[in-house]
Amino acid sequence: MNKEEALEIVKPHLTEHRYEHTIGVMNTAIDLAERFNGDKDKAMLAAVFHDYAKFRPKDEMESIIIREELGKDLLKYGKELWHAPVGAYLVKSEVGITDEEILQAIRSHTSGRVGMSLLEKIIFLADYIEPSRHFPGVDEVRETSEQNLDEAVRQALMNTVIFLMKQNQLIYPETLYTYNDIANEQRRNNS
Ligand code: DGI
Ligand code: FE
Ligand code: FE
Repeated sequence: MNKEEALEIVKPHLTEHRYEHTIGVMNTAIDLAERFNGDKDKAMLAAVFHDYAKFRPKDEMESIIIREELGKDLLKYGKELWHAPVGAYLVKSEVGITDEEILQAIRSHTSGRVGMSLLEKIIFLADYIEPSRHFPGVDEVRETSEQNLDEAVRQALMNTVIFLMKQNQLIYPETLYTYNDIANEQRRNNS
């Protein structure tokens, strides 16, 4: 499936704003794959479909999480987390993408995951830094992403956790575990 075909499939599932965001994630993910020797085709497909389930009704997402056993803990935390694992499920069952690396990158794009692959890091980061994002601190993460993928992912996770805490929202444990995992990996690599 090429870029144009993939975008045509995802478009009806997104708002105009979310479609523009998706194109930003796609271009950023391809750039990151080039910079850090990732698979550009897989980066393109994972990026195009990463928010596929963003606008599904919450009760539909809840039923899918229960029926497909996507993780009962998810239901105790923010509903914003649901579209990532539900998206991976629907991209497989509705779009027919079966590549497990691509599905995993979609599944972990919001929370991160302990032991993230290169492709997962690329999609997680591209979602955070694509040009239409304007979070506080995003410019620093963009700059870091020019040189150091792990450090950029660590900064994005840190900013997200701080943001959620300031909003008095719950932190999904996997997000914290992912932060520790990346910080640990950096320590191992530097010692
Ligand atoms: O879908 P996008 O808006 O492009 O971005 P995303 O998939 O990263 O989702 C961002 C939302 O997810 C934002 O509202 C914050 C929320 N989120 C991210 N990590 C966590 C989280 N919410 C909770 N409760 N816990 C988390 O660890
Ligand atoms: Fe998302
Ligand atoms: Fe997104």
